[in-house]
Amino acid sequence: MSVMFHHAIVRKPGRNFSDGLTSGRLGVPSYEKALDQHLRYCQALELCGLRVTVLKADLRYPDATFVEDTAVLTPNSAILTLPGARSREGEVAEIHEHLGRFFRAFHQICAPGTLDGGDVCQAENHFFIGISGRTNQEGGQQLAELLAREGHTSSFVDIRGMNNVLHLKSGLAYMGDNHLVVSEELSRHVHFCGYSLVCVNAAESYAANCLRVNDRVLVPAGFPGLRDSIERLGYAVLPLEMSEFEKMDGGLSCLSLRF
Ligand code: CIR
Repeated sequence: MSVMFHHAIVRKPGRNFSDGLTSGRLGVPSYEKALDQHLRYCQALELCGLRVTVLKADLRYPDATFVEDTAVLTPNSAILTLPGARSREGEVAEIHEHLGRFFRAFHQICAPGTLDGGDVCQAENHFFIGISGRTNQEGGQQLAELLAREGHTSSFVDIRGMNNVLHLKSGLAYMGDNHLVVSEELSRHVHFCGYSLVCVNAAESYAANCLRVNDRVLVPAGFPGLRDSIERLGYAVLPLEMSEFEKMDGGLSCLSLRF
């Protein structure tokens, strides 16, 4: 069984959403479409049984809709990150305020460490921590120590130099029941011992960022191979249009903090 979630925090994309960081491979997103896709994402989380707190858009931070990067949540505490991109640092204080309603214990990743929540993939009691262009070794180490204090194990996965993998979770998702969804590229470099792997072929690599939420798995629409593989495992799948967030290098997990 995977972690049960009760709440999610999301933030609406702002009108200047397209000014955020992006590799720019897929063109400029439409704000109206992004709003619509975001609304449907929130509705999907509600369908999965979550109470969803929707924060207002924050025009100071065009990437602020990708709330996942600002914190790592455990049953006991909220670990505030220090994002690896300078333009995103201010997002953390904003989310701290809102997490204060739900968490009593807070920790903070400190410089020279940097860490983005998108680099952290929880598989039961174990956390995979990506060392990436955003999360450095020092930030990963700080997180590992904080998690160890709460009885969690962790391991590092170096994704620097991998193509089109911004964060670890761009290529990795834990489904529960020992199943790990992993992009072909990541599976070639890293051996995930002891897990049953669902490999995502290169043409569908964006879909590796799928999201198990209670009894369902959210997957990006338009990736039938992965959808079939997940359905064959017995999960109920909810496909969601994500085209506008993909243009900004974001995926399903990035759009919420779940706890
Ligand atoms: C960024 O480059 O920071 C944003 N445009 C996308 C962040 C995606 N977040 C995630 O994968 N957790």
